[in-house]
Amino acid sequence: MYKLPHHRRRYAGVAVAAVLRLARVPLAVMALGCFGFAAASPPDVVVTNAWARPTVPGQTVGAAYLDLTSAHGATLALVQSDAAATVQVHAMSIDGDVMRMREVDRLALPAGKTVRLAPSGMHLMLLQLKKPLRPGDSVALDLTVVDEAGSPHIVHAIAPVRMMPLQQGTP
Ligand SMILES: [Cu+2]
Repeated sequence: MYKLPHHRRRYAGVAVAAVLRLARVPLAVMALGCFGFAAASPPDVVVTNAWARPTVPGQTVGAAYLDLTSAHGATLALVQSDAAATVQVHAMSIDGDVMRMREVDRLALPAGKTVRLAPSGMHLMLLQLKKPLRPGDSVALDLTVVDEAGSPHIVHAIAPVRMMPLQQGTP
């Protein structure tokens, strides 16, 4: 009788399949780390006032804005979106009479302070837009926030595409 080895093989097959599945979706595992295990204290980042400017056909660069409030000290390390090939955090500065933008590699989120990305200040630059942003559309943003222990957390935000709000500051 050789039934036992057959059963063993089946169990081994299940285990290997599970490992392969884990290896193939590291981002999903990272996301699970945020909500499932709570090994490091999550940064508790709240996103408010998110919106994106409409673009005209042919325009490949867009801008999105939002306010970020982190309960604990954290750093915004990366922003990604399905709507654009690259998303950069930009800061504005005045160089003589010229307004310039520069990329901010890592944006500090001090504990309990609201960091505002708003017109004529910091913003998210959406580079190589995949299609025009029309009013009524929305842009999904995945923010990678690194906590003080160095653990990354993904914070999801939705930025509705609309004209500049008349009033900023009220959620
Ligand atoms: Cu910019």
